[in-house]
Amino acid sequence: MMVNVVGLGYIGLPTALMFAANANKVIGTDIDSDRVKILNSGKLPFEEPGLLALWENATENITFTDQCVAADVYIITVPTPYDKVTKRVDVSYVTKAVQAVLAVCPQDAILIIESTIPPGTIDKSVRPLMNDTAHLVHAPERILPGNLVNELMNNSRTIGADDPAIGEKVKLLYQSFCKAEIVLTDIRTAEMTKVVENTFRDISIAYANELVKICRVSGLDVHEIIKIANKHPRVNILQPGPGVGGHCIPVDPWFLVGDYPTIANLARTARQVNDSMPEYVLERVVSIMRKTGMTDVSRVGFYGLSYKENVDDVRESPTLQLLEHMHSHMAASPKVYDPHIKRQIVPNQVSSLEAFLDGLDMIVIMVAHQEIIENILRLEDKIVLDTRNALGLHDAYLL
Ligand code: SAJ
Repeated sequence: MMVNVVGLGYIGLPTALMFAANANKVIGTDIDSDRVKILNSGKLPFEEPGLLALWENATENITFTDQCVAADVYIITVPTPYDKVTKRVDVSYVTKAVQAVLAVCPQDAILIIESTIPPGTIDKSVRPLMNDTAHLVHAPERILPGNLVNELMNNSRTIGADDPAIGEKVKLLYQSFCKAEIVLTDIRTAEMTKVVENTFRDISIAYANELVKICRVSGLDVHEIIKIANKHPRVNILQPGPGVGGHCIPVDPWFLVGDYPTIANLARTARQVNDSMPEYVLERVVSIMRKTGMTDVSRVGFYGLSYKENVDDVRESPTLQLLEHMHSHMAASPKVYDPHIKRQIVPNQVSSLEAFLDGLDMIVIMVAHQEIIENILRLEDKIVLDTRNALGLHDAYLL
């Protein structure tokens, strides 16, 4: 069985390596020839724990190219970028990849779309492109950045297919590495399920974020309350934080809101609550500055630019949202640092912890990367706002 994985990003590359490490012949395709060059020189284009080790077991079975090639199975893992203003997703990478596959695929090839797409996209934008050569399947990914390799092997999967016999074939293929249950369904159900899962998480986080605000007003410790409430056998509140980032959770709920504007009220409100958090962090900064007698905002620095701990992905990151707000409302560009973001993406971004801590009185922990947890003693003489409640410092301010 020859598998052609199209789109070698956060999902496609681990998926391609996982298939190859489990005795499948794989060709990884990316239209970005620079990325293909990086891969062909044996380097990873992004950080992810366990990925290099996985690659070591895959080298014999995988090659990389910038073209789609003849194969039995195609897995499309291209991005579906999102426009913040229109709240719409650009599915053109998916449709272009489908066209590129259809131009080279043999009769009865299986074309699996893993990219996250708004429900209804397959009927609206993909089916019209199909001819009688390939069988269409939608198998949305579920893996968590930072734990991609483990979750590929251990997460249950959903496979939506028009033809159950094709669904069974695809299930067998994924079973070459996936140890968890694989559920077969139809394509529209698979599309909706993916969005429902991410919206559920967004709503749960929004509840924690709403509670943090309620507890601030009422003078109660939200973390203690969540800890106690979660002892109830049917309660599982997530953790409050500076906002919700990443490519999926802050995006997918808008598909429901966009398609069902008068019904999807919970999804819309959760988005608004989570989107309000970067500004809420700033309100906390201002109030802590007042309390501690600080007057110079340039002595406040923000630690962490990625959307969550120990990853190098900055898409929809709460820190970027906060910096945008500070820039447009206060004309301020505070000092920022993230050990995982090597390229300069915002003004006043420094490249070492030393340079970051130097000259600052207040440190706002936006992301609790392992680096800062290991260097906690270096925060001793600073005022710390730990927006994640992750450092366990007894005198840190919390949200
Ligand atoms: N966050 C909180 N509080 C929490 C948990 C998360 O504020 O208690 C924040 C994170 O810091 C981050 C954001 O939410 O900014 C999202 O992070 P995440 O770790 O919850 O999820 P992602 O975006 O990395 O991955 C999600 C996962 N979806 C679900 O858990 C339902 C993953 O399984 C999906 O594969 C992925 O979206 C995707 O690509 O759809």
